[in-house]
Amino acid sequence: MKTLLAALLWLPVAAGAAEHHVIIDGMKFTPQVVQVRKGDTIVWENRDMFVHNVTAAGIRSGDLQPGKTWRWVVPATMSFDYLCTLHPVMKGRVEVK
Ligand SMILES: [Cu+2]
Repeated sequence: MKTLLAALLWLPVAAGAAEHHVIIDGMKFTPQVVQVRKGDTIVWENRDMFVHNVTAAGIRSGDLQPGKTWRWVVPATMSFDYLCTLHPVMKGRVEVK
């Protein structure tokens, strides 16, 4: 029963795994807050003319050259703030439901 319940709860999420795009441009992350679910993919796209990165505890995109993207699958139900270590005023948040 417990397994069945877990399967029922898990399936809709897996079937509906979504992709979210965060645009890096004008020295900011847009949207600044991205709302996702565990299993979703977030794609950060650096459309700025500068190198940026996405960094938080245990999360490192590495430096993204202009035009580069970084895909990351949300592994857990844990919301967090992130920033660009090259420009610490650039901040974003991932809200995981
Ligand atoms: Cu930056």
